[in-house]
Amino acid sequence: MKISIIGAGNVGSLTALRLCHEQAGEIVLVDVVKGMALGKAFDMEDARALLKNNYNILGTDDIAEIKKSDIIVVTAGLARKPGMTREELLAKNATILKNICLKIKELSPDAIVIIVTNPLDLMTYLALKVTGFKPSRLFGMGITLDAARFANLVSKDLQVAVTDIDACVIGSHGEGMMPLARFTTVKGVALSELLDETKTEALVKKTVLRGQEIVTLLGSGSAYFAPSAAVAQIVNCIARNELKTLGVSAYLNGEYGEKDVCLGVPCRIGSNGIEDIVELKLDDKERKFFAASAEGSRQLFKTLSL
Ligand code: A3D
Repeated sequence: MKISIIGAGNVGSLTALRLCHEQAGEIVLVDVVKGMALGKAFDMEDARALLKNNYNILGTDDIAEIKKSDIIVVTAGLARKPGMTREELLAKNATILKNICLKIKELSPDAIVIIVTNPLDLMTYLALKVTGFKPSRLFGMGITLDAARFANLVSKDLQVAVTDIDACVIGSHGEGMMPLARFTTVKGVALSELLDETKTEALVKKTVLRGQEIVTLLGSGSAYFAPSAAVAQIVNCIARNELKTLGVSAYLNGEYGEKDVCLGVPCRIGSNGIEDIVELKLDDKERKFFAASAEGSRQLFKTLSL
């Protein structure tokens, strides 16, 4: 299994390291900055003797090395700076992503592609348009991370093991995300039965602002430990045909009442990429919020001149 990661910054390189540790396949790490991916790959390679793990990694600044990849992760682009929204990244990252997608189409037309570059849902939509790939084979990582953040915050509040929580978040990866208390369970008990509405709303708000909170604390760059763990989980799910249901930014064609937009929804992920989109029965309030999130995404995409 050949897994290429384009963008050897914080998220890309840590994703590569996680996948190496897990022996997910042959890893190719690419960055436009000369020597950088090669240097990081050498460093990771040097750790093999210490870790007693014979993983394979190639670092390069030549994108041609992604040729015939089975899975491609795109983390190339600029990260958010303090005070910057994901949306402000749109124009800059769109140009970077468009060029990369043309290369993916040329060099690895059969790959399954996971987009990570922000603003996530718009970049995923753009990548689909540029490559013309089937939506089941190109999608984005965003709300898996948001669900993990929600689970973490709930576990601390309720004083329960985070591993007992099955968190559910849908919507856009950004201010339009919607952590769903009705579909989040602690060992089978719905969160809506364990927390009152005020408490739930406070945790939801904290989850929505978590990325920005981390950006502010870091001072430069954005989160990468949890994001890389989320990407690695999706890659492993594809590589091992695990068929787990994970939240990803998927192209909707009537699901959830929406068309021609990419938004975060639960999907069964396996060796074909998205095997199914899981449709949750949303109530009126949730459906309205989801529709607003979809419309916001569509309107923002229209502002983009490519
Ligand atoms: P950073 O550490 O800056 O790494 C980005 C890397 O991309 C840099 O090393 C650049 O040199 C490289 N790059 C730029 N253009 C190209 C190109 N054309 N080809 C190859 N490499 C290129 O950022 P990061 O790793 O922290 O974040 C990367 C992206 O992921 C950003 O857009 C973030 O906003 C996004 N991100 C998304 C999530 C989600 O949950 C969706 C989480 C964390 C980061």
